[in-house]
Amino acid sequence: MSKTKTMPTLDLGARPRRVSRRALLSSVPALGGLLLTGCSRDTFVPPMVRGGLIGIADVLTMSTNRLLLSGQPLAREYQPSDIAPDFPTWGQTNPRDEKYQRLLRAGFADWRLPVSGLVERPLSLSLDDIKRLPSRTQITAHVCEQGWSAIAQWTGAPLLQVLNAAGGVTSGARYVVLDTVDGWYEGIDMFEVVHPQTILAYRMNGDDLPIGNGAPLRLRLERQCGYKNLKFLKSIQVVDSMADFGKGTGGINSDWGFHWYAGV
Ligand SMILES: Nc1nc2c(c(=O)[nH]1)N[C@H]1C(S)=C(S)[C@@H](COP(=O)(O)O)O[C@H]1N2
Ligand SMILES: [Mo]
Repeated sequence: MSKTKTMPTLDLGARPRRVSRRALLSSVPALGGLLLTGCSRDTFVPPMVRGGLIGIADVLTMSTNRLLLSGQPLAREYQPSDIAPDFPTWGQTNPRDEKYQRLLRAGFADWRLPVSGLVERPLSLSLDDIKRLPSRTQITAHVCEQGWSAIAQWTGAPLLQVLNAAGGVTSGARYVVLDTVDGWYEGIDMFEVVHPQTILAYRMNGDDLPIGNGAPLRLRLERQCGYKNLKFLKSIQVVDSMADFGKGTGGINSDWGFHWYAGV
């Protein structure tokens, strides 16, 4: 890796900063590879060193993953003929939340996604607003930590486009926190936020996103395990710290002891 290589910079509003990849990886000793995880439960590290995004295990797995991915930054994309005929619905498949049920009955016409926090212009987007943003379609493998995977085609607005619609992020922005109707939340860092395959998907295999798969809008975070791919999105906010969310580990799954950085 050349010394002068830097992470790509993308205009996120206020003050784009170059982060040297070397700086990002400087904390990775050779043993990082030992802790490289897939989604399998077997590879989860013992609770002692579990600590959400501040834990050493996450620093190692994330840095190692990113080192390995540096020459192939996109998750693999497949052909239409690879699409699974029966993609599962898993976990929450129809939130009982009363407001959600009302929005669902009305075809999500009144559904809104508030975008708040460290953005230039906080706003609330309708589904149509989101569909009018530039979109991306990708055929990818979903890998659930509970032992299954399946390929589907997803269409949605890159998260970066959603933030751009809010005028970009302001200085100090470090994480985007996504909340869901069923009370899940996850924080993802800017590296994942600006990744071209990080999309808020409203279509699956060419149809509106089915209820069971997270209608009307779900996160696709293609380089991470199933549990980071939040369904039933309710709001997004940009923050400088995850300390005040849940147990402060960066997301509900790491609050429960799973890795915060759940690289596939
Ligand atoms: N809001 C919410 N998002 C969620 C879940 C959930 O229960 N609630 N389950 C997660 C898990 S563990 C997986 S594997 C995928 C399942 O997505 P699918 O139902 O489209 O198969 O959603 C993830 N996102
Ligand atoms: Mo999962």
